[in-house]
Amino acid sequence: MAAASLSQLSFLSNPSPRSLFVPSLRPTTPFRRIHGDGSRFRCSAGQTGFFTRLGRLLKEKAKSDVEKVFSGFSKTRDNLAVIDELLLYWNLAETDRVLDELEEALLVSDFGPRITIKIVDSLRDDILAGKLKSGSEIKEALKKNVLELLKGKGSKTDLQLGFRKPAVIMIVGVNGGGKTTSLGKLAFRLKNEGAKILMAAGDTFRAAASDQLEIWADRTGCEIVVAEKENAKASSVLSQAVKRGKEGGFDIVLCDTSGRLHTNYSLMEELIACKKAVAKVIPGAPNEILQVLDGTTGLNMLPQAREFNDVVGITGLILTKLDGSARGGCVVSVVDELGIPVKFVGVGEGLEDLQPFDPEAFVDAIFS
Ligand SMILES: Nc1nc2c(ncn2[C@@H]2O[C@H](COP(=O)(O)OP(=O)(O)OP(=O)(O)O)[C@@H](O)[C@H]2O)c(=O)[nH]1
Ligand SMILES: [Mg+2]
Repeated sequence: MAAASLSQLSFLSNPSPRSLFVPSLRPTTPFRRIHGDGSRFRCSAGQTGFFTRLGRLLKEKAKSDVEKVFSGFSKTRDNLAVIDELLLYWNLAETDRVLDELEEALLVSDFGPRITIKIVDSLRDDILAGKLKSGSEIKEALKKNVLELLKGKGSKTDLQLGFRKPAVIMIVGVNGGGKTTSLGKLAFRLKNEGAKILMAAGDTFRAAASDQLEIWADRTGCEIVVAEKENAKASSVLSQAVKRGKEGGFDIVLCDTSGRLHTNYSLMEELIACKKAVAKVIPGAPNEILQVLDGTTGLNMLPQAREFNDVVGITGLILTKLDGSARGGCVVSVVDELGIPVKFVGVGEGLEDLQPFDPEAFVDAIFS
């Protein structure tokens, strides 16, 4: 093992000496550092391919969490259950009526008109060509169509964290979509896989926003950097946090940001400033800019996602609140329309309710 990594190991085995953060740094910096319980993480420093391994572990976890995915999508599944009834009594003479109703069921679940027509037309062609001869074959073809779409257009579902530490993940989106909650849940997951996480309270608009993130830091045992004074610039909080992440041997810095309407020009500009500030500290960062989209808004999320993508370049999506929504089809529409992969889905408010997105598990969950 290289000398550098050995020294990191010894640092990590004596985690978080308080003197590293306070009070000596206080006078020179406007930021306050709050300690979570830094004593529980496993050491990961100096391992080649750590981020690749992390991505893979999360993926494997997605497969083993199928139960959770299934319960999260129960309302979508109820909505789509009508397809089973339709196909149970399907016969060739009734193909048009059955496909019309199937089309309706997909639209109600927010598959979106474009993708719905594509799927139904493809099924019709295969039925007329004699390739699909029973209800169950049609159902399998339907699942296959959806899966191919998800895999073709949104295949990079695992986190791409590069190779330089710390990796930086920015969470962005409109107000109330679930950014802070998703960040907390993501921290929990990554920390459980052995990563050393630093949170950055980049939502400087509301005092309550950093309090909310501090609660997540406590809950997950992560450290956090918050602005010490009011009206601090989000970009400087993020910049300080990433510097701290670098100095402190953190694996990943998770940056929260304020909710903003995609139509608000100056707030979108601020997001660009945040991105630049982070890149100034670590070239190539942020590694991921994840946009949180509220699943209950259905297809209204599409213009939001387009605008954020145009302004800062979205690398992945987190679709939240799919537990409360019967509109799980929006996952498919978003991938089809934007070609941006869904990386996580939020299926509840608890710590474990952020699931890495696995296309197979998703398709099984909604069409079971
Ligand atoms: N049911 C459910 N609720 C969620 C999910 N994700 C977030 N929420 C809830 O949605 C509400 C808003 O979540 P926040 O994390 O504060 O959203 P935000 O995007 O950070 O909001 P702003 O910072 O105000 O823009 C909270 O009540 C969360 O508990 C989810 O996957 N399922
Ligand atoms: Mg928030």
